[in-house]
Amino acid sequence: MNIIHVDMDAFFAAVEELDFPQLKGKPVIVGGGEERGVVTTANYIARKYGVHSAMPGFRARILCPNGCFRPVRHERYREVSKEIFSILYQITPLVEPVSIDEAYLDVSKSNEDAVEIAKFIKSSVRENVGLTVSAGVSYNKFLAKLASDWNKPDGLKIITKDQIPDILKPLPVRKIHGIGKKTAARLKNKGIFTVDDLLKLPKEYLFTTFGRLGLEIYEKIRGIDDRKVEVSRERKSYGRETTLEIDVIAKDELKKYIHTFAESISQGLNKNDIHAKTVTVKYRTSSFETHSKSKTLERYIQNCDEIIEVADGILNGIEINEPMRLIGLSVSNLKESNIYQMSFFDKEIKKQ
Ligand code: TTP
Ligand code: MG
Repeated sequence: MNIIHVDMDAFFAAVEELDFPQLKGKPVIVGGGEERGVVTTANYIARKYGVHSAMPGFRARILCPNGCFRPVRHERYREVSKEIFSILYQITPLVEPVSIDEAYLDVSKSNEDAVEIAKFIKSSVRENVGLTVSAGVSYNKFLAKLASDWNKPDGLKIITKDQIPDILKPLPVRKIHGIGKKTAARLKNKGIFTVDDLLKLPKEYLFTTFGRLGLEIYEKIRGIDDRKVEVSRERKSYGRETTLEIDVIAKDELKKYIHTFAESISQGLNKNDIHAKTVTVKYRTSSFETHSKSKTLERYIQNCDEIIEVADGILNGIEINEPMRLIGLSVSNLKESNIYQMSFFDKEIKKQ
């Protein structure tokens, strides 16, 4: 039980509800409001009307005439996504971002139980970001992803080894990642509807009919998936930012946020044995102007106090005439320490 898959619930629609609380309890559809637009997603209320992602807007408007159609605000969704990922990176550097609202975590090196970590992620995202996320916990990526989809929204599902293959048997073949519409249609023509039906097919048959995909299916439905969690190569920066609950003008108040961020950034650098040379403070004013100010040092730093010192210096140099609605801190110009392997190994020994 070392892999967690997290996937935000009705992500774009949930962000709309977060920013515009008057939408709560109503069917919310993001995109598709214009003449030729397409639905990006719909909240769970709108889904009851049959509205779903990639549906032409005109169709959604017929199915759900009372729907609240919202324009797509990609920049805002990216911003919220960053906040969510910053929570994930606090847990482990072994995070594989799959999309704007989805990631795998490898928590095998953690002292904490994977299910407890998943619970922590859920409550942390709820408290800090205000959104619900579904999480799946299992011993490989395929099963963790299947689990996160198990009881959406706000789901938490654990799939253990001894549940395999029984728990998979009743599932329709489409639930198996990799089986799309076309493959499902071909299987249906052969009278194969569920995983149970699939389990009866010999490996050779699946291979000759579907090629490599057939082999993958054969393994996955038996709970075999050796794919590693691939940490996105070369992280260019470490940062944290937050949209403030109420706009803030006092520098001392803003510094408190900066100091908290510095602490978690420093921890992240420490964990990965990375040093940074550039510190950036980002802020957005109440009139929605976004600015960032950086300072590049002669030397590399990692320590929390050093980051704070530079960040405070930057903040002191900023003239603040109006309240801030967002504050952020990041470090970049990174350098990986050569002793990474050794110190990582050291940490492992200390744990035992
Ligand atoms: P998903 O995670 O597939 O969907 P979702 O988060 O809206 O709903 P849930 O996970 O609860 O089933 O996609 C994440 C976001 O990506 C989604 O909110 C909108 C966007 N998206 C598109 O723009 N077009 C698409 O066709 C899909 C599937 C998603
Ligand atoms: Mg999602």
